[in-house]
Amino acid sequence: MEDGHSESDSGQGHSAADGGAPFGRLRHRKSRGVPRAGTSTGAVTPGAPTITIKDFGYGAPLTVAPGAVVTVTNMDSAGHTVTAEQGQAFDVDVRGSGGTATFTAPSAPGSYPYFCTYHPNMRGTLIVK
Ligand SMILES: [Cu+2]
Repeated sequence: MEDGHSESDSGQGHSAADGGAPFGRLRHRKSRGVPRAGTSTGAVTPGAPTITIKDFGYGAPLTVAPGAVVTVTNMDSAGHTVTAEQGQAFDVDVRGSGGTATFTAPSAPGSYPYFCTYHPNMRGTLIVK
């Protein structure tokens, strides 16, 4: 028979440090009082992702969240489209002189080049992430 090997520490192998901050409570409080005013006139929502077409250009690449609703405003007098180059991810026609349209961004993250079907030299990029 074995005469009592000393298993002194069995069961309590914790090395102190129990008072640390527990992880798993990373809660970002992002809500800074979103106004819920009932003044929805169908206008562009403040802070909503927007592509503004001007002088036959789409401007800088726009980064949006997956599935975000993107508003397109066309300040030119000519009509334009926002048409995804591949996969028919989106395709909207936006009439000129301040016309607007909306489309839903793809749900898959990635870079989505688009163009105007009327003016194929017009090119832009939508980034979903
Ligand atoms: Cu165009």
